[in-house]
Amino acid sequence: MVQNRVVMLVDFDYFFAQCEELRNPLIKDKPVVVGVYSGRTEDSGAVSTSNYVARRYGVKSGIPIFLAKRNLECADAVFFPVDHKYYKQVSDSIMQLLNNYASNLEQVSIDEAYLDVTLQVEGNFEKAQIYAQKIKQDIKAQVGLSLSIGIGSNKLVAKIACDSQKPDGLTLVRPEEAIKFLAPLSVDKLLGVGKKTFTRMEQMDIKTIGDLAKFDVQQIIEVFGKTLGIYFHNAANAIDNEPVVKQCEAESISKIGTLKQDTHDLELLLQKTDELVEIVYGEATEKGYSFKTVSVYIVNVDLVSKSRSVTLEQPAKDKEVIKRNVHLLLEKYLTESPLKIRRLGVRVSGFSKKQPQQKQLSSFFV
Ligand code: DGT
Ligand code: CA
Repeated sequence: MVQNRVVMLVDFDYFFAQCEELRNPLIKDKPVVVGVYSGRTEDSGAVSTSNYVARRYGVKSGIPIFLAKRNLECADAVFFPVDHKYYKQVSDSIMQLLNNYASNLEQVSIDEAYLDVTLQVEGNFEKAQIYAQKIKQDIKAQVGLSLSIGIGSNKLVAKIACDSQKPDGLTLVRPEEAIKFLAPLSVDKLLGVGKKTFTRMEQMDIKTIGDLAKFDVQQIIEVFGKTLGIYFHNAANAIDNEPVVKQCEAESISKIGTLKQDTHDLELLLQKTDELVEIVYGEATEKGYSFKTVSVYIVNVDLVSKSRSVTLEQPAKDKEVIKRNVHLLLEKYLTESPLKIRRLGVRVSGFSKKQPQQKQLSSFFV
């Protein structure tokens, strides 16, 4: 008999704001907001995240800081600027701890990781529930942070399970319940169903994952193409064979900055990226890294962020290689988007030191 996989998605609650609470325990019961300040005026910028007390006032990721301040005017709220270095330190230590609980740990963002715990719980979902409780308790006791866990027989189910109950959640979806669990949820809960696909599916009268699961797969393929069509059909039926990929040292070096003025002008943008390249290049050289991937990260005036990457044929370590590729990526991006740009980032990743060794990208932490 093939043993069930047991996969967990661990996601820390209101991460940046919880990190702030960790070092300022007295603020815990107040609304806590962490923001990216653009520096133009005292309150310009956007909320990066907020604790659940602040969320009750409608303050959440992405809203302008001035609006957050207005909503929280009489609420004795506390505001912090993002402190990536500190959040990254917390993230590194919690990921290291979590690693002890799984055969494979795949970090997917600063505060989220998939854990394959099949062996640890002997493929048994009852044991998995107890094991997840233990992980939550241990992390709370050792680091003081709360987190949510979703458990399923694959990554897709674990992720959606985790999102269904936050903060401090623990949601177990047994393999035999997975299709039923997904069925009533909106189809845009599935990875890959963005606004455009959602509208197209709505036109086909597909609103829930259950609608999609029952829909004729040939028709889905006709509309969305073979790869995506099969993916949608499988995902809706709770099928996902993606393994939890163990990572070596996840690493990238990135630097992000805000422009003095929103602009669509390539020369002005390059002035900014040149500054960022100096810093990124300096750090990579200091560590003796060659890199295989160069990326730019772009936040438009509408606060929508995009990134563009290029993978080089050979690992490189020259500053000019970063500059040239950043230039090409930006030039191309400007032809695709008419919007002015507010923030820009540069990243190098895919490092090798002495021996070429592919490393995984860590995500941009904006
Ligand atoms: P959660 O998981 O719903 O309890 O809340 P968070 O805050 O942990 O949200 P999550 O897991 O989506 O993101 C992890 C961290 O990433 C979050 O603490 C701050 C950062 N982040 C998330 N969304 C945004 C955003 O829209 N803008 C910026 N600047 N940062 C964000
Ligand atoms: Ca989180």
